[in-house]
Amino acid sequence: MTSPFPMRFDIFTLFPEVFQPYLVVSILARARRQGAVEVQVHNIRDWTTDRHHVVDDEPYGGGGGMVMKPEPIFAAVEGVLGRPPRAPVILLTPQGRPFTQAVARELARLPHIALLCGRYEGVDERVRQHLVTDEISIGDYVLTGGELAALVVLDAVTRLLPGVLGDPDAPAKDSHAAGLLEHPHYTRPPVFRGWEVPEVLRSGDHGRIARWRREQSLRRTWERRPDLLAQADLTPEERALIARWQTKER
Ligand code: 9D3
Repeated sequence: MTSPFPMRFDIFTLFPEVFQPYLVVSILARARRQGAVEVQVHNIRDWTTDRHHVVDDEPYGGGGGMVMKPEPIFAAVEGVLGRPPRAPVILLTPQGRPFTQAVARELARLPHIALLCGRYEGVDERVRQHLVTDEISIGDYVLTGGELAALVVLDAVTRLLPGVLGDPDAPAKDSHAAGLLEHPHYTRPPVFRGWEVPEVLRSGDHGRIARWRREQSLRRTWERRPDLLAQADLTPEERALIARWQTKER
């Protein structure tokens, strides 16, 4: 079911043009047409009041780089969302809490959020202290600004909204929701360059197929992401199987 009200995202950025290409394709475009999500992108520079539309300045105390000035950010966010803002204001920053599927699910329950994209060395600390209500990082690598991170959050949250994916159970089947990596996928042709699709998948025996997929999932997770196994929902038999792999490999 689709909710009668779209989840609303207000995105505040110095580079509004980077959002448009992604908003008009993919699941996001469909979600917007369906009325599941509404996205408005705001250029922080539009809220400057000086002749040269300055949005950054040198850091107090010296050192390199530039810092985003507080006035245009407060004016933009409060101009759109009121004072105080009537939605959570999430700053995308390398210092934020790590973004995970659990955080995406948490945000998907909210009716309205604002995403604030930093640039340069970051935003004036008073923005963080008196305007921002949450801070998110998408991982331990260096980006040029918060825009790509905002798109990641927007995409991950939107696909969780009711009615956005065809199958309402589909998000629950996602590997990160189940806590395991996915099994291998195959499609036609049955033989490509001599490489065959595993016989079990063509057997039509749905019980056997389900067991094979589950074991492949476990095996892949054990090989590539053993850190996920601690949290995963496994039967005692599955734990025992992994324990056998563990002893054989040594
Ligand atoms: C070169 C400047 N860095 C000193 C080590 C600090 C820094 C400031 C600003 C590094 C990156 C950025 C811009 N990044 C983001 O705004 C950002 C980000 C990221 O870089 N990685 C992961 N998640 C995010 S969310 C926002």
